[in-house]
Amino acid sequence: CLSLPVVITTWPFVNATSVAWSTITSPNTTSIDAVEAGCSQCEIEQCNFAVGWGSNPDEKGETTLDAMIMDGKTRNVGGVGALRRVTTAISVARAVMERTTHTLLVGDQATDFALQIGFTEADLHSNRSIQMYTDWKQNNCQPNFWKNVKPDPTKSCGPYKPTPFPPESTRGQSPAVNKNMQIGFKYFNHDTIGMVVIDDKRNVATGTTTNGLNHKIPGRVGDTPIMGAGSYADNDIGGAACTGNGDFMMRFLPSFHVVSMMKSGLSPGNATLTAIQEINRFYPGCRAAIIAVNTQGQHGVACSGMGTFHYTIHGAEYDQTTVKEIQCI
Ligand code: SD4
Repeated sequence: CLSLPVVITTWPFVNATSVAWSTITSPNTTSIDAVEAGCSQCEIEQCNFAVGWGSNPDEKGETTLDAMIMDGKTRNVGGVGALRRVTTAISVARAVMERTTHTLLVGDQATDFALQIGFTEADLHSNRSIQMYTDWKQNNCQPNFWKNVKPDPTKSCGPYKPTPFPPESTRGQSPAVNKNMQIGFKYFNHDTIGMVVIDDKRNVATGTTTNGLNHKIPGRVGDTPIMGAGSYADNDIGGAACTGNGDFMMRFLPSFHVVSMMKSGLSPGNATLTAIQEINRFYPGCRAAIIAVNTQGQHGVACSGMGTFHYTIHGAEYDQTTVKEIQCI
C-alpha cells in the first residue's frame, strides 16, 4: 500500500514516471497533467522505439501513432488512432477529450483536427524507420498480418526468411496455439507506455501512447487508444493500463475488466492476474501485461508470454522512481 499520490507505468520508463511524479507533486496540477507530461516524455525520448515517431513503420513504411487519456473524475476520455504526421499523440488525445464532444479521432482526420488547433505537422520517418522498412522489404516483404497468406517465393523483394517462433519457455502452458497468435508473435514489438496517476485527492487519470506494431496493415489501430482496453480510470475505484499484443488484448477490454473486478472487491493483484488468465484462456502465451492501482494506493501487476515484466512506480514512500520486476504466468 502506498500513500497518495502514486504514479505507475508499464516498462522501466523511469524518466516518464519521474516527470509524471514531479508534475503531480507540483502546485496546481492535476493527475491528467501528470499523465500527459509523463507520456509526452516517452514520445520525446522515443521510449524503446515503441513510443513516438520514427519507428515501427507500417506495410507502406509510415509510422502512425495511437494514444488515449482518461479522467476518472468525469469519465471524460480522448483518443487518437493511426494519427499521421504529428508527433505529440498524447496531447492530441487530450485535446480530443477537452476541446471536442467526441471520444476518438482517427487517421488523416485526426491529423486535420490537430493541425487546425495548432499542433505542428512533422515527418514521422527516421533513418531507423526507413531502415526497418527497407530491411523488411528486402528480407521478407510478405504481408505479416493477413490470415492464411503463404509466403510467395516468386516475390522480387527477396527470399522469405521466417522469423523463428519464440521459445517454448516464453509461451505459457497450453499446447493449443491459435493460428493468429503465430502471426502476432512473429512481428510483435512491445513497450507501449501505459500510465496510471492518482493524486492526493484520489483523482485518477490514465493514459497510453504507442507507435503500434511494425509492418502492420496501414489503418490498423491497436488496443492502446481504445477506452477500457488501453486504459481505464474511475475515481471511485482506481485505474488500469495495458501493454502487449493489442490485436488480442482489445478483445477482452482488460483495463475495464480490471477496474470492474476491483470494484467488486478484488485487490489490484488478483484483478490483474484474473484478467491476464482470461486472455490466456483464449490466447495462451499472449504477450500481455496489465498494471493497476486502487485509490487506497494498493497496486498490482500481472503479465503473460514474456518471462518477466518490468514496470515503474513512484509513490510518497519512494525517494525516487523505482523499477520492479514480476514473473509472468
Ligand atoms: C499495440 N498494445 O499496438 C500495442 C503494442 C504494445 O507494448 O503495447 N506494446 O498492439
